[in-house]
Formats: sequence, C-alpha cells, structure tokens
Amino acid sequence: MTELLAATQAWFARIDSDNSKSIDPQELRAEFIRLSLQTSEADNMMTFYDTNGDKILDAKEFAAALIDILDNSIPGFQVFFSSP
Ligand SMILES: [Ca+2]
Repeated sequence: MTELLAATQAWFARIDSDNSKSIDPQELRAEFIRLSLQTSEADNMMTFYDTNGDKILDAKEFAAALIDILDNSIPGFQVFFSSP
C-alpha cells in the first residue's frame, strides 16, 4: 500500500504540470493524451471524482479516484501504475 501511495503521489506531481498542487481538466486531458486515452474519458474522470465540485482534483480526490478505479478493475486503467 505504501508503494501504491508513493506511485499515486509521483503520478499526481507529474500531471500537475503548473505545480499548483491540483489537477485541472487541461492537465488531466494532457495526461490522457500522453497515455493514448480519450480526452472524453479524462473529462468523465474529472466529473466523477471531483467530489467537492471545485473543477479540479486535489491529491486526496486523485488518490481516492485511483483506489476506486483499481478497486473496480476497469480494464486499461492499471496502465498508469506501469508507467515509468
Ligand atoms: Ca475537487
């Protein structure tokens, strides 16, 4: 679990390209493009996991999203954790 949290934090920092300590829709779309995923999926992820409705994902929401996604074993999403 520690490794999973470290991976989550590292990935969060990589997506957060302006270092604002939050992920905005543009940053999330950019990461999905990098992973050859659809930007519409990025928007869906943002909508679904932005639990406080401020249009960004903070570290807590992001970690909760990944745990939920892995827990549901959505095909394709595990690729995030095998990225360098
Ligand atoms: Ca939010």
